[in-house]
Amino acid sequence: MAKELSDIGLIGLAVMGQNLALNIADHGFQISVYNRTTEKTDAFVAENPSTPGGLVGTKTLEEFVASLAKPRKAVILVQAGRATDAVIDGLAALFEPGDIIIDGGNALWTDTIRREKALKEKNLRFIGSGVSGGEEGARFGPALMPGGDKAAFKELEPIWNAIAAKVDKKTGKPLMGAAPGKPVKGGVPCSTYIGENGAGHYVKMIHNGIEYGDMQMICEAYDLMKGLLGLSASEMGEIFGKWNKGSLDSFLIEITADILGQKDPASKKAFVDVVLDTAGQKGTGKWTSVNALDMGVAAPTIAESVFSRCLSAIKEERVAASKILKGPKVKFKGKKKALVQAIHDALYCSKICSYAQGFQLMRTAQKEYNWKLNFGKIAQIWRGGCIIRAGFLQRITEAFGRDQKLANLLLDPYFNKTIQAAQDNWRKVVALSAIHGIPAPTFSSSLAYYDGYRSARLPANLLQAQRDFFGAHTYERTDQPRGKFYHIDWPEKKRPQIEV
Ligand code: NBP
Repeated sequence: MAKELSDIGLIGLAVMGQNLALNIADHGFQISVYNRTTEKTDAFVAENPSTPGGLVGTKTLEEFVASLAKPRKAVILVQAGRATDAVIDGLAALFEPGDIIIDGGNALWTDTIRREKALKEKNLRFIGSGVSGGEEGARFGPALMPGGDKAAFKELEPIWNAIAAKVDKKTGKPLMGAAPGKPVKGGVPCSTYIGENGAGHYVKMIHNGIEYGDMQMICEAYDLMKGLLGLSASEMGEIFGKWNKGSLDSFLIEITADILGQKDPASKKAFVDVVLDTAGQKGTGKWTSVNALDMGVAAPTIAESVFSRCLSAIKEERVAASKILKGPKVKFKGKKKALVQAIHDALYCSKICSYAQGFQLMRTAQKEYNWKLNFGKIAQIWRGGCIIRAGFLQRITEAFGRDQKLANLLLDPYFNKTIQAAQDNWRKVVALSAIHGIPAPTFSSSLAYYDGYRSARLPANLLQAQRDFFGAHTYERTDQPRGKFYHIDWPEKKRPQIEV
């Protein structure tokens, strides 16, 4: 029997909202739903007449607010940006002090900080929660990254823990077997309080940046196998299937194996061969890269994955350029098995660098925003539900378990040892990509990052001398303590001459 008032409400019944609402109802919570276009609400409630918790459709925001138990909790899952602001404004006008607004969309973390501050002034509580895993995750268990008012999150936590993906306590492997109305029992929920104000959305953004990197690296592995060995889609599908049973085991490798094995229903060709080579983006990878530049943190692998999508998007220009700009005409003559292993190793090493960069960003951001991020926990909640879920994340949790203050993942003994063992293959693959003219921007920039990070000495001495020459930007000396700055008088004749 329906309760008089719902445990929670949800606004925005597009893909994410509908699936998250059903997930919440599956766990026995009564949920009120509202959508700007009422027909969507009506259809959604009519299509789902019997959920364990119960769905309550509402036609106006006033009706929605009146249907919620106090303190009211409302999850917003509408388009990020202006739509989110509009819904928050509408709710804020009707909510009472102590009520809780939860934004589950992909908000820019600085927007979340702004919204939290504004709502606090109205005595309303705000949680910005990353929700990862797309449609399937929202329905059967996403990874959740809540940030904001900690006391408010305590009140939301039972629902967030119930609906989150679950992983096995010992192995960290995702627990499967979820079906509508029959959620996973037991396991560790992939949800943890991340930190104050915008911390949850910041960490979700980094997750997405890492996701961009993972996807591009897989594409480079595919392109190198195709370009150097001439393998067919189904042959590569089998290789990715095997990789998924080893150290690269992950959701993205698994779906790549499936995609490469898929036939196009219309042409009966390999599906991947009929898909146009232009990729779109919604902005979170770009946000991550812009933030890396803003904070002065090197995150080249993530940035290259965004630039790769940009280059892919100018298809017509590339087709025209391909008729003018010639590359090398060399045939690969090595052994297939050894090269496939080398590409595997290049992918794994590049992946370590990409994650190292993502965690470096979070480390710097936490100083800037005064957050106390638990990196081991963050890696832990990414083990299930989300797009980057992978066995590899267990290694990261273990690394931060060994040393919470780890300066860079590359310094962890496991990752260091792994790269030592695999770097010859990594270098070989990057060299082959250059010799054969096959672009591998994330593989090569990751290697440059690794070599740069492990260099006690970089050529920035010359760079700083150049800056001192033309701009009197001063320099520090190798034979003097850090923090003391010098300038020399450069020869007058080499300075830019201004004609009057
Ligand atoms: P969309 O991002 O496509 O947003 C559609 C929803 O926003 C509809 O319910 C629409 O109502 C509502 N909406 C809009 Br548009 N403008 C509105 C306004 N001014 N006032 C009220 N409602 C408005 O939906 P989605 O793909 O389900 O994603 C929802 C959120 O989750 C987004 O922030 C997205 O970035 C994030 N996210 C998405 C995914 C994914 O895989 N799709 C994954 C993770 C996170 P209408 O029906 O009346 O037009």
